[in-house]
Amino acid sequence: MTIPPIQWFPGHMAAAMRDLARRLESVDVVVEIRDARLPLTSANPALAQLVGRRAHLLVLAKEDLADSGQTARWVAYFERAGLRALAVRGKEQRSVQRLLRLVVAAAAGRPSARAMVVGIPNVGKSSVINGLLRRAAAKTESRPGVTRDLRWFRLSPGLELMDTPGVLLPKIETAEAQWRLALCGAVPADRFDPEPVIAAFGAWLAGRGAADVPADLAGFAIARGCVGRGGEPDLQRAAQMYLRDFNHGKLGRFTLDEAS
Ligand SMILES: Nc1nc2c(ncn2[C@@H]2O[C@H](COP(=O)(O)OP(=O)(O)OP(=O)(O)O)[C@@H](O)[C@H]2O)c(=O)[nH]1
Ligand SMILES: [Mg+2]
Repeated sequence: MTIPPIQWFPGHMAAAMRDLARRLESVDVVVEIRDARLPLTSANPALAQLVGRRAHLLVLAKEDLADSGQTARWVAYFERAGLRALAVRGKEQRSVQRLLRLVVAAAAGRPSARAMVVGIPNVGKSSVINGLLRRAAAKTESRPGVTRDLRWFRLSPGLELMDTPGVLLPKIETAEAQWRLALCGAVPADRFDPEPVIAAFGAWLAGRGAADVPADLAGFAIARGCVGRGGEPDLQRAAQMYLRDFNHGKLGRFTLDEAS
């Protein structure tokens, strides 16, 4: 099945990119958040470019939704490439405290350090900041495009963190990147047709012989009671339910970009 092109680059993202570049002067550390399910596809080269000569930390967030063996391989891969990388779960104190130690170490020597948290939409930037602050200071929601402004949060007298809006590239190049980003929640539900996206995931699963994961949407609809008056499967409603289940880890843990 061919997937109709999926793109999302509203005006607020272009504005955010300009704001980010403008605010860089006062930043010591760039914390780049990616989705542990998409360690390559969830990178935004335009954001990585902001790093320049600053300290750079690469965080694979939502690690509870990714395959843990794959996550370990990816962290090792990035470390070999010379990056400081770690996997976190935004709501788990142990993992965000590890991140905090790395941010402090990256800012070593500076009496007051400022770290900017960047990444694609819905990847868990604000959740990581809340985890570090131990309170719900930054607004989080299960849809992309929640954070709209750049905002500083004071973690301690010597450390401030900036939450930033999620930013995608103006053009998501390949169909593969498009369905993967849509499936993992980086694109709003009303910006794509979920059925071909789920079909593409089904084909990916089939290629791995993952027979225990529901991939046929009609079967999933019937199993979940998503049927019309005549008993026919309601595919549109089932597709939204499928995406929700996928992003809550109810279908299993998947790393779509695979480390060799
Ligand atoms: N399972 C899981 N869900 C997470 C994790 N971190 C964040 N989430 C969920 O992902 C959704 C998005 O989280 P946010 O922190 O708002 O993401 P964001 O990157 O700030 O999003 P934007 O501001 O829209 O760019 C929310 O529903 C969070 O509860 C995580 O580590 N694991
Ligand atoms: Mg946010």
